[in-house]
Amino acid sequence: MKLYRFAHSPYARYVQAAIELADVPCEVIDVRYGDREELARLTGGYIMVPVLERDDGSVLGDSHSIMAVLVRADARFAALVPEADAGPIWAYADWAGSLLEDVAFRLASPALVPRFASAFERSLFVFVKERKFGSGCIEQWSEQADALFAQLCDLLEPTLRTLAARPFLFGKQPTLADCALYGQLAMLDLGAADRVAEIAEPLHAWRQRFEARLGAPPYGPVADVHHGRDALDARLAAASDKARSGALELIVVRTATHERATPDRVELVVDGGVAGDRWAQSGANPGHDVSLMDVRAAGAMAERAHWPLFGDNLFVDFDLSTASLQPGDRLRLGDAVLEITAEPHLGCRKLSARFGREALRWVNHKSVRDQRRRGIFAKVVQAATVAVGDTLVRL
Ligand SMILES: N[C@@H](CCC(=O)N[C@@H](CS)C(=O)NCC(=O)O)C(=O)O
Repeated sequence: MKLYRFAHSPYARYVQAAIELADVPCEVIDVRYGDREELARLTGGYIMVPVLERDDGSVLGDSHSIMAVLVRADARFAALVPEADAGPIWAYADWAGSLLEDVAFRLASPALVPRFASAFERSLFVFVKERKFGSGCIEQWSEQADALFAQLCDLLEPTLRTLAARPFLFGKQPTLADCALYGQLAMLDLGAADRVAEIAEPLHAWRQRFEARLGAPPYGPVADVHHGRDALDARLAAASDKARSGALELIVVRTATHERATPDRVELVVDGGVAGDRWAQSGANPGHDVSLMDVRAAGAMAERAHWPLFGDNLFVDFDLSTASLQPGDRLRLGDAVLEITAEPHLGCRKLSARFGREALRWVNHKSVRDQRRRGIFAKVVQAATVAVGDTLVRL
């Protein structure tokens, strides 16, 4: 089978979770939001996701219809909808995809916009939403975020009580209902991870149980200590006494998924970022050539041995806050020159998984966003090899 999806689509993640749970081989194809040519050809004109191409060549769209066909046709999927609970399971799955989604997507949408790789994709996403919900709707949802989150918590409250009482929504085994809930969380992870971190505990314990059934943990190794807010504040304060050295203290290259190298020197390439870094060189995120993180913020969250888990490239003893650096500012590092870009950098679900929910809140909270604790992106405007110990100097 082949599943066509957008990473942010809760409906696609729902179907994908069901396929993973049923342990059915499937190729997951990430459709570029701004290029649906293949999808349109495959479906004869349906350009939403999810779309499932089955091994017999049949093509299905719409998450409910896809799951209905799979459950009817294949015992591995039928096992996700035990007969005795079939009515309430389908009802819950449909509720998650309608009433719950209606609040969740509004909460997530404002932060989804900047995640798209191209200006066209960002505009298309806004256009699609504004055509349906009126001009300025994304700004309105951003302003209404607190109220939307309160609504989300109200909607989830009975679910949380169920999950405090038993492992999964319908008992000891996950069902299609759990998959549907998981799909919504996957969207919220991308658009409102800090809000997700604030939802009451039963949801997080359930998610761990659920993800354990899906297979390998999705975010790789995690830091062995997850600090609480007070400890994070204290660790940052303790590091703030010394004068800034400007030094590049650690270089991290993401060589493959969950794999990191920490060389003493690395080449910075114009339009390519850090040589050998799989993410920067994918070209998927213009303006993301190189990511920098302040060693003080990193050190507050984790011991140096765990810094590579942040996934950032250059760990520097430099004030990265908005008071210190603006988009367009240039910095010399050794013989290389970097230019700060406007791309925002906030913590996401991965940061929460690796360093703890408190760390995610500590990084993303509105009151401290101007400190850029999560770091900053830059592009390379003058290529050179840089080395640990080089000093970052404002131009
Ligand atoms: N009822 C459909 C809804 C699918 C849907 O709304 N998909 C969204 C992504 S979450 C989409 O493809 N939107 C097209 C667009 O944004 O241009 C289902 O359950 O699969």
